[in-house]
Amino acid sequence: MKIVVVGFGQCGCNIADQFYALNAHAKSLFTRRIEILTDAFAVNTDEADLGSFKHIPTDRHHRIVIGGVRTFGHGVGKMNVDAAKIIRESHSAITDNIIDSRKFHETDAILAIASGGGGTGSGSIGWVVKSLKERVEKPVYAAIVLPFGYEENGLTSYAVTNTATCLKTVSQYADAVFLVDNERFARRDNSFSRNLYQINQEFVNNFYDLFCAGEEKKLKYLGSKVLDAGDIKQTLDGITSIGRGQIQLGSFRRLNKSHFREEAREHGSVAGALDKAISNLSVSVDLAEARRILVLLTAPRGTITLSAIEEVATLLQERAPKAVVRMGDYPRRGKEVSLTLLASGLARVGRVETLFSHAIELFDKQVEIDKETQEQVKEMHQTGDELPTLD
Ligand SMILES: Nc1nc2c(ncn2[C@@H]2O[C@H](COP(=O)(O)OP(=O)(O)OP(=O)(O)O)[C@@H](O)[C@H]2O)c(=O)[nH]1
Ligand SMILES: [Mg+2]
Repeated sequence: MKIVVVGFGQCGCNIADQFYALNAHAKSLFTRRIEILTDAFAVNTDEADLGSFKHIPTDRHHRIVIGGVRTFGHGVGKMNVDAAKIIRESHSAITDNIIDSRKFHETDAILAIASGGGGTGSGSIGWVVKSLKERVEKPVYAAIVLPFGYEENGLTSYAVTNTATCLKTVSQYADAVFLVDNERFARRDNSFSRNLYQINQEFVNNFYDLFCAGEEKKLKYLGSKVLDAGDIKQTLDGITSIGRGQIQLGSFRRLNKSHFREEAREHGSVAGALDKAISNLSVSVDLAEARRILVLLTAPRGTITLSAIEEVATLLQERAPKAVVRMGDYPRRGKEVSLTLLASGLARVGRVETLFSHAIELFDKQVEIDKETQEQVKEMHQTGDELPTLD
């Protein structure tokens, strides 16, 4: 599957940039020689931020500044309502750039990415998804990054209210919305920037086998059940979580294949990879709430036994009885079993419900705070009623 990505705001652009790097890796003569990205765009109100990532081409068609007249290139400072006003005037320039991109005809889908918690990304992504849906026949997916726990504290948390309004808007238009929960992957001992980098990289790496599998041209790497863009499109619907689990295989492999197979079975590597994929899901979900599931097993040819596939299928049927499960294999890795899991069509996601009700509380509280503030300011000025002014 080939996609075009477009990142909004700092977080969205960083992740889009990682996709660009992943494609360069996939395309390399030393790896798979497979193209999974047709183009990548970065959109921000903050001109300086558009210079802060590495891979997306630096020309103005790929790194797009919006709202320059209103913000003078300095961003919207967390006000997603302002970003929404800006994008209302400029979304067609962005969609034009995407549609006119050189290999757009080869693209299977569009992925728009932003954080929920910031201003620019969360305010602008919905409008562009809407406008793309109106103009393009291809599926349009979104990825929204949920905030760290500490950002949600306090009586006024833009992280919460922005994320909730962004998610509500984007869900109305996108064919599917991937959620990535920063809090779930927070590593408290690591620096902040390291945390962000690792979360982005882990999220993007989830798509490596998934997108390569259907683009594979070499016969020896074709699976017995190839999962292609059609299977992915059939699976993606509504709120979606993605995860990958990897189990390293022993080093005996090259010497004796049957020995290696034994070892793989001994270690329950496929079931182990499924366990890891579930615990690595980009947002925590109850699989029983999924209506569509896709599993891709990537491992050296001959490693995956029928009984291992049956085990995964049985486990998933038990945990997600209401889901249509699609499974495929891709005999392409060197020394590991990697299992990619897509849980989509989620009927309920606790994290989203909590965010929505928290946002409603905060909006109500804000009305109270504004009213109280107005009264206090009035009282303060009244204490100086008898003073003369200098007009
Ligand atoms: N995973 C991840 N989260 C990020 C990254 N950068 C920022 N965030 C999170 O995104 C939110 C802030 O959003 P940004 O993307 O910085 O904001 P923006 O869209 O540029 O909007 P403004 O700067 O407010 O105009 C917070 O919840 C951060 O924790 C990133 O590279 N990766
Ligand atoms: Mg910003």
